[in-house]
Amino acid sequence: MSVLEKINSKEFIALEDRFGAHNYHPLPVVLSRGEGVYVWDVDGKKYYDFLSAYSAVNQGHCHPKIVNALVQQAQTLTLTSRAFYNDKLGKYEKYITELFGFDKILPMNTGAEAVETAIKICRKWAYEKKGIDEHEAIIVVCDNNFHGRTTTIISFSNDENARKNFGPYTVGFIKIPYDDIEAFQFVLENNKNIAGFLVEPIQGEAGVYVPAENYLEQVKELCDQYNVLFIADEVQTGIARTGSLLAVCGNCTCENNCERQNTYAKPDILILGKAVSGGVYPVSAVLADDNIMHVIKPGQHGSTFGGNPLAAAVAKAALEVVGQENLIQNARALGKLFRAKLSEYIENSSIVSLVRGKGLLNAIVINDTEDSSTAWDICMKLAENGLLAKPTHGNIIRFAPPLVMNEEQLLDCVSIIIKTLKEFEK
Ligand code: IF1
Repeated sequence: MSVLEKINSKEFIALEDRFGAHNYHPLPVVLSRGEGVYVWDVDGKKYYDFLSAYSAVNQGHCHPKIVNALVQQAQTLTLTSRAFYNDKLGKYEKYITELFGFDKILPMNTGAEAVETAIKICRKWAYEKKGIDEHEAIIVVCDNNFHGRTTTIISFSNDENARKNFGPYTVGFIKIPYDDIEAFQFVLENNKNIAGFLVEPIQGEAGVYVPAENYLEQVKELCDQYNVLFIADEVQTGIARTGSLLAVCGNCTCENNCERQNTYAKPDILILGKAVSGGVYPVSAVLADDNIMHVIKPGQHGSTFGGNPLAAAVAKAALEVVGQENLIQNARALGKLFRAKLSEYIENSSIVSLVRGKGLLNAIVINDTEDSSTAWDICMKLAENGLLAKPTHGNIIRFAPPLVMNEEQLLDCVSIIIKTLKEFEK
């Protein structure tokens, strides 16, 4: 029997510790199987997945339609490079641009690559269309943003752990407080070189901060008024996660009478990742209309795997599942139920101060200091009780199950969460 078979969790963890970079601090759970809303560890213990790989597995683990698309295409043609055309990319591009209401897509692989792509497009548009002097373009970002981990992206992060000792940093960014429209207007009024505003419609990693109801519409209005590109990073909030196709109330083709009555703050550049592929394969996308996307000419941007036929086949199948299985409506209904049940408990809780979120992207704030281990300890106990979640920053626990969850499973998860929290009540 090979040394890698029949070893237990501790030995798997030891292997990663010995041979893998220490760039993560995972919960001590070693997963070996996933199906729908469930995952199993190497000892056969079953869990509800309440993180969904940070909203990449919205369609549920190993969704049969998506896996089938992967297998069929993997046995046919996986990668051609963009030196040639392939028979899957064009159909996928047509499907996704019509689904989200944009003229064009620039296909990439990871969320960070898509964010970098959006930054390049925005800068090039600023010089060639808006007439900003070259090298002078400024992109506005928000405090406590999370857009990925490349050198440029961490250059505008204020998370010291993510940026310290990775300098020198990329210039050309101004940070303003999140959900502060006056701060955004002030920057626009006092700087003629603003090219774009890169923002998460809900700040996920910062702790699931949902902005004021009309924030994004006001952002859109100011961007139009000052000829600045509204760049929405929906890598985590997109693909039905927040109870609409996009957190900016995208051009829903599902007549789902969105909670915000379709007040659609259409971004100039839309960034997607994660659940574009249902977590089956790295796929990301940057969408924009022709007047913006046309600034990119042959040879000016791309990647080896960007737009490969395997990614195209998987992403088209993953996006089709969203409509076929009513994930938007399900995320909205179950999200409301989740927050209602947690709010009820919180009324008499000493350990949880609030629950917040939209759709099935939610978080609870633990009534303890940011540097306490309470949130971590709660997640460890949740794992023991059969539910996987992980703290974001310090004392905040994010809850984001797959959107295919049903009401019975959600209520089961609510009882596990409340039962676990009660063990920490003072
Ligand atoms: C990790 C966090 C979440 C993202 C938004 C771009 C990206 C992400 C809004 C980059 C990625 C991932 C990264 C992953 C964990 C997860 C995460 F904790 F890091 F911050 F979700 F909140 N924009 N988020 O959330 O996409 O390059 O990763 O495909 O780095 O551990 P990516």
